[in-house]
Amino acid sequence: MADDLPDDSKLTRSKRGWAEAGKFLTGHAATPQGERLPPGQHLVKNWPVLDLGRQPDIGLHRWKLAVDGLVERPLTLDWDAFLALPHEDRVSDIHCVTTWSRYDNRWKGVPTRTLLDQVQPRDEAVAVMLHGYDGYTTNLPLADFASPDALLVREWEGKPLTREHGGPVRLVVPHLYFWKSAKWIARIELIGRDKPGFWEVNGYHMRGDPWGEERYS
Ligand SMILES: Nc1nc2c(c(=O)[nH]1)N[C@H]1C(S)=C(S)[C@@H](COP(=O)(O)O)O[C@H]1N2
Ligand SMILES: [Mo]
Repeated sequence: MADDLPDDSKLTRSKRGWAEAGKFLTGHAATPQGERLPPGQHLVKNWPVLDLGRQPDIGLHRWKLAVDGLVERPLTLDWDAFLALPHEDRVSDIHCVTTWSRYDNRWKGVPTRTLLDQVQPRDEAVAVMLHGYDGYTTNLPLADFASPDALLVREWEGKPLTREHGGPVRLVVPHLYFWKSAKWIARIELIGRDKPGFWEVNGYHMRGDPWGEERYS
């Protein structure tokens, strides 16, 4: 599936170039406790759409989410099983590596911790690889994925998450740059050694902390 990703699209080429040039790096340090807006970011009021240009249309009747890899009890949820899990509401900010940030997004979804409790990660699991229905992948440390603020989101501002923003379900990990928050999520794979996903192969950071300006590798 990942073979036909648009590796040579204009977007991929220019973002790879930014990574090589260190574009948008201010060199200023900041801390999460201090400024709300991370260094090098500016605020937007609208919510931009960013993806590789393919927005898969996944009907709820055929939607599935797998959680597997280094876990004791691999799990595949269909839509009804997902709805039956306890949901929570969270408000968080978005920080995109292309320098826009958007405050106060109201999400509803299932905490990642709820899924992790069900699958029981093995001791060797240190990172996760996220797979989207569009073939996108992104990696992050298991500890970040398990953050109490991380949600598998199905509603934004009280309405079903739209397809362009990754509906029916996307990840939101608010303390990392937004490329880690996989849209149209299909699979959460727990892995024993961190390895790069789509943007990480193209020069982007393995962790992606906005306050540390971890934009590029
Ligand atoms: N499946 C998938 N998830 C993805 C992407 C993608 O191309 N495919 N793009 C990432 C990037 S680079 C960003 S900035 C955010 C954008 O989310 P938005 O379109 O809802 O703003 O989604 C991230 N998650
Ligand atoms: Mo992005």
